[in-house]
Amino acid sequence: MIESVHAREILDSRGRPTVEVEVAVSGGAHAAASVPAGASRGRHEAVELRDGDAARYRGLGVRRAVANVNEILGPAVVGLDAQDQAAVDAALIAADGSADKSNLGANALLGVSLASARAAAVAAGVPLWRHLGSAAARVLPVPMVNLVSGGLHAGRQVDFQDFLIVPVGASTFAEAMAMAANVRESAADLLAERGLSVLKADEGGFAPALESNRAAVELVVASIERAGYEPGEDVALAIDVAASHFFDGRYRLEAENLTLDAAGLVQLLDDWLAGYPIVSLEDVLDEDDWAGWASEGSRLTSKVQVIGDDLFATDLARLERGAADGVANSILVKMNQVGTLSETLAVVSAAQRLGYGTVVSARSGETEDPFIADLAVAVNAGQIKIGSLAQSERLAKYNQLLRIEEALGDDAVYPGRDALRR
Ligand code: 2PG
Ligand code: MG
Repeated sequence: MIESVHAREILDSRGRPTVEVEVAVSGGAHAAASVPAGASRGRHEAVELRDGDAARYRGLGVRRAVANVNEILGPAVVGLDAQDQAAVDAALIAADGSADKSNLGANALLGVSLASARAAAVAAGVPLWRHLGSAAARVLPVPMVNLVSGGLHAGRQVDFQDFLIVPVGASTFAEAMAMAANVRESAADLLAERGLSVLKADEGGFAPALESNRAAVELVVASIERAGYEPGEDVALAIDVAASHFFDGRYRLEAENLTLDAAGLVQLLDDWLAGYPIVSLEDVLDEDDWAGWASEGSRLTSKVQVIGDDLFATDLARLERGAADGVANSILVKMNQVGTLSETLAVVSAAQRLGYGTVVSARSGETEDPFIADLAVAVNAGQIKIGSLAQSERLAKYNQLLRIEEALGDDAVYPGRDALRR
């Protein structure tokens, strides 16, 4: 039974405020969890409550969300059984009462939801991934590791947001980490040789001043080769286009000096599929360009994994609409886009039922909380996107996955390229 709930304001990896919640249950078990924050947020995400007091953290303080936990959400769940996540989350949703969690804040709700789950795991004496998952939980996610960043995470050096590597040829998660690290070191060598910056963007990826989006793709391929791997066989490419963030009726690629319609942008990506070993594309069109997604996007879904992030916003109704229209074939899963653990789990189940791939994802603003590592294994998501192999807010999750793989021992499964939808 939940005995107490306490929230406080802490700082995320961008040095901006976020919510941390502690939950104590009867018997003495207690646990904390904290909430991430996106920069390239989708329009359809649950609402993150910020104070708006310009004199403090430029308006980004979360004291109101913290107060909502301490004064409203906490009292609403005290007395409930933390083992009954559905009941806890239902109480949180009822206390908020809005469709988009704008009354009390999705950041407030999610903090309580996650801390409660973790406290329940502690009380049960099982690791979080076991607590959240069934006995079938054993799939280590294939990581999409950020190598080069653009868009809103890197001062728009290039337009597309994430250029990622996917160690499809590894046989274990630990091997995937070693391979990704090799490629990352090789990228740093190449950049240094070319006199380009190795300074890091929000997620620890490099943000060099490249002349075009295509140059970023070629840098990734060259880095894979330099590390001694075969592009596509050992390590493949993925791109988060994050197209909503350069769309204003048309798609504007500053780096290429191109203005494209949906057909033009899809054609450009389709050409890349022929020239580069790309296995996954995310948010290739604007989040509300349903017509473009249905007519143009379908050219890509037959060839490659196509992920909806801003498009679906971890929202069941948007996912179901997409599935009905044949839009994309995978979903990015971000708990704070929806605001509770139970709703996240429902979206993952629906995606798996609909035949959509599931990629659990961090946000560009993160804390040291490794919750998503446990979540990915618990639901056998198959894939995870955390950022680069840099910065402790990213490494906390990668390291947790290394621990889970060790704990699973011979039962652990690393699916490699089988995890990717196409
Ligand atoms: C994304 C994420 C992570 P943000 O777009 O996929 O890379 O970015 O958290 O800023 O929305
Ligand atoms: Mg994205």
